[in-house]
Amino acid sequence: MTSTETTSPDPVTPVLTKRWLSPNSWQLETYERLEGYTALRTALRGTPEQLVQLVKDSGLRGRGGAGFPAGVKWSFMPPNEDKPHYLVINADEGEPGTCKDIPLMMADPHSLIEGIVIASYAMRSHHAFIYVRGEVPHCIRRLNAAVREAKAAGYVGKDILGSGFDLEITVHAGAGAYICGEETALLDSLEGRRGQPRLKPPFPAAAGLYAAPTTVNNVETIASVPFIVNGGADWFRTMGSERSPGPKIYSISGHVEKPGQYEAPLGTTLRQLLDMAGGMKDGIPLKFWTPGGSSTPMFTAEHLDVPLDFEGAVEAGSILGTTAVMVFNETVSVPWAVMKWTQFYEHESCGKCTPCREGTYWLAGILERMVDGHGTEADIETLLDICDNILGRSFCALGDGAVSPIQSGIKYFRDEFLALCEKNKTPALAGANS
Ligand code: L3W
Ligand code: SF4
Repeated sequence: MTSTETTSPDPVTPVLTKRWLSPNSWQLETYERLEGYTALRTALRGTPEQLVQLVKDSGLRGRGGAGFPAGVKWSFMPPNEDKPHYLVINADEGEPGTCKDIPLMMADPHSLIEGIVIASYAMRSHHAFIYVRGEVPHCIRRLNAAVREAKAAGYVGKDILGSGFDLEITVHAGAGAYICGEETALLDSLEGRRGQPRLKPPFPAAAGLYAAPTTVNNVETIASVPFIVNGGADWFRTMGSERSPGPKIYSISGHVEKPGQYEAPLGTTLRQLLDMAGGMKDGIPLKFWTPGGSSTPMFTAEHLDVPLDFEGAVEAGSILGTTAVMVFNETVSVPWAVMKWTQFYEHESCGKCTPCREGTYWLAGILERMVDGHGTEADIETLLDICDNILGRSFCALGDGAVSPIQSGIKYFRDEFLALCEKNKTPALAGANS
């Protein structure tokens, strides 16, 4: 097994998290003292087109999982205002292991609000929505309080800072469905309907909320914008790599000494992240990990030096996803972990399309049988066959995500699945030593 002990991380200059440890970091007074809303003043002096170009030049890519270039997405919004334009912030954060957006909104809600006002100005939107998962009422209260503060100070509302630009911000609570993190299901939910993905195209920029031009961006994406306005595109590109520039919040959970959020340039490796997080818990060796949530194919100890940016993760056989790094040590049974994730996807499948609705049901059932000690070798091939029939044949990314843990788990740990069937035994309970 590759050693995880000799590491030396790159120096990290906090950007997105730089205010998080300041006393009362969430209050407007603190935010203003620490350069808050200076970017908005700068932005309002320029034109919307200049802002879109700046974000394009910075190379900022979406932080919600797909990594789509943010400035390019903004440029899809029509130049005219025949219909209202909307900006919708995806703060649903439901991907297992992902816990970066809620800490960001709790610690520094004004960075999101300032980013929203700048992005709305750039896209000629006069109403922005923050769609937050309903399970975090404390976060919803904090956001509402911050919006009220920003409005009272003239950063939100009518004639913002005397610019003539108007913007309302509505904080909307979701109802706890993972699928509502998919942008079009989120829009359905925001319109008051059951959240289910819509056919794309049309993309939201053409027909989104209330069939009007809409941009959906992740919290971390928009919170990066004030820093880009203040620092410039070239400064942003000093961090990360050519095609994946900028800083990123990596959420590290599981068997590490100090789980939490760690900001580092895109392209940081797990070896470096482990060093920041105090190493493996109790020194028990690493067995497997996810680079960006359970929907991203798992990695093993052989992948400690994979650069965790959008290209590096793909070249090594996974995707970056939400940089939700879940770390598992040698005490954890892979089939057990895979079963738990599959049960999640089965539960969260919205039911709209057959491959995912029926497939996740069968996958979970087979895995439960195997983990119960009643599996056969043929079950492994059946699992892979069902995965093949879901992958690329489902209506949205949830189906593809559901097969990731199974395909990658069998790819790297087939022996563990086999042993379970051959010996007809149950695996050691996961997390026994956690
Ligand atoms: C206009 C085009 N717009 C693409 C836009 C599109 C969207 C963005 C990315 O899934 C991934 C997924 C999860 N004209 C366009 C266009 N767009 N082509 O660009 O689109 P897409 O389809 O590449 O991805 P997506 O549907 O947004 C996101 C993965 O992230 N993921 C994350 C899950 C969980 C969270 C969370 O908890 N925060 O995000 C983890 O792996 O599986 O692959 O805006 O409209 N021609
Ligand atoms: Fe719904 Fe799953 Fe189909 Fe997505 S892939 S539309 S979640 S059933």
